[in-house]
Amino acid sequence: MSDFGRVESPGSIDSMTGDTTALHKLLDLAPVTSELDGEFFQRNEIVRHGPIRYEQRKNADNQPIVGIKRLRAESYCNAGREIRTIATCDGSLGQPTLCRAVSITVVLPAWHKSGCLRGVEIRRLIGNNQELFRPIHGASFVFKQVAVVGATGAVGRIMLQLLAQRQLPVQQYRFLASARSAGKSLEFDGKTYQLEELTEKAFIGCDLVIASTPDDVAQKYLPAAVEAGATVIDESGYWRMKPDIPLVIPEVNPQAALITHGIIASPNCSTTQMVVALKPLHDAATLRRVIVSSYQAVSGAGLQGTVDLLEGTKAQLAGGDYKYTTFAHPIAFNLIPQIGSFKEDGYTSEELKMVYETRKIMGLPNLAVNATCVRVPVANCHSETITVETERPISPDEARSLFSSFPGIIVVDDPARGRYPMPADCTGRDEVFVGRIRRDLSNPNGLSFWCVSDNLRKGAATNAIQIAELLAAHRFGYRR
Ligand code: 2RA
Repeated sequence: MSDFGRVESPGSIDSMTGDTTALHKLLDLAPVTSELDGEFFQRNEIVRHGPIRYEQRKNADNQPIVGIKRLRAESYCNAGREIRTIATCDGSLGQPTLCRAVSITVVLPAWHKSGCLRGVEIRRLIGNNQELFRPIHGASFVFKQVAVVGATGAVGRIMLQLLAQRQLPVQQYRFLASARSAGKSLEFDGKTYQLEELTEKAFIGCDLVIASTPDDVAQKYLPAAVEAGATVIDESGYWRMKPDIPLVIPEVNPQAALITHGIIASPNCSTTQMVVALKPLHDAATLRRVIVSSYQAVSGAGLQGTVDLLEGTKAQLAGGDYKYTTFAHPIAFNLIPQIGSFKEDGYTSEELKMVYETRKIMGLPNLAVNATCVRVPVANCHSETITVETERPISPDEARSLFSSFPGIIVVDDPARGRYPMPADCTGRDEVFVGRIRRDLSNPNGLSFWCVSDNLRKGAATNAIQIAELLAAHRFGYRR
């Protein structure tokens, strides 16, 4: 946790040295290096702490020395779906802090300021020593300096809209771009900024970097951002499948984002919308197999993809020629059953992303996934037909109810009245839309449905901003 967060996050409570007898007593009950976890407080919400990680050693005088490594208390609201971090503590960026008297920073969000939960859990945790807690009321910023890399691309532009709309509490923004664009001006949230050149040194002073760049740029520059002390949210494909890099969809595996201060990858757009839809089905009935076909909009290929569709369509209607720059074949009045390059077994890189990223995010390394990805002449929003097989049958009614109660999913499913999700209706929306929910007639444990989402939003920019909000909530108790 940065000093900035410790001192200035809203409604924070900073506990410093005090009598730690009670804490020692509590820790004495557990093995020497351990994690405690579990529910220990219940009101309208279920609140649990955990993990608290600590090390206990003896000093030369045989006195116990306790180092808190990490403490997090969370409340699980809304049937366990909404996780709010209500208290965090971090000893020197996760290193055990060994000291005679324990120093803990606890951050409580503003909404708990006057609430009866305040301090209660922690008092119980460390044993009724209120002296350990002294409230500090501070400024309302959670991130000191946020750099956005690739702000002028198709995803970057949406990212700027979302950052302005959602007002993540950031003290200062910077916008980094290639040498070619550096110096140009950029409008953001009513102010004019100058694009700065993306270099390895440019990240100095940043605590958060949100990047949407080609893979080679992400590979080259993002390690320097981590080196400079920033947490990085990366939209590129380069880091996603690296074993130590979390691949995160906040509705699905938020906990993965909280274990690093380095790079957090955001998944490929076609994977993200599918996995959001798969998660409630898996939680209810355990997935065995997923078969997906995608109908992917040209905006997924970047700004030039959209130009190609519009100009190619105009040219074809006028009986002329158009030289496509993004697609290997005409996309106007056509479908292209290839997204990315061909890899093993006749699958494309996009199809394999859907397989491997899904397994990684869901923590199901053996999940059977088969994907066919097709580029369609649609401006924006990817659509997918998804058929799942689960351990037990899920009826369409149960699926509707599971989808409806999952955060970020909207069910539009009234075929009799011609109501189902369509790209034209979902563009500009942050949710994943599902409809055409029906039994798989070929398999008693099968279910088929249709899924549409804005690939530039939930498929990219929205997911990245949600990860930033998740970090803000976790580290500083920030809540939108
Ligand atoms: C596409 N999924 O639609 C890709 C973009 N990441 O081309």
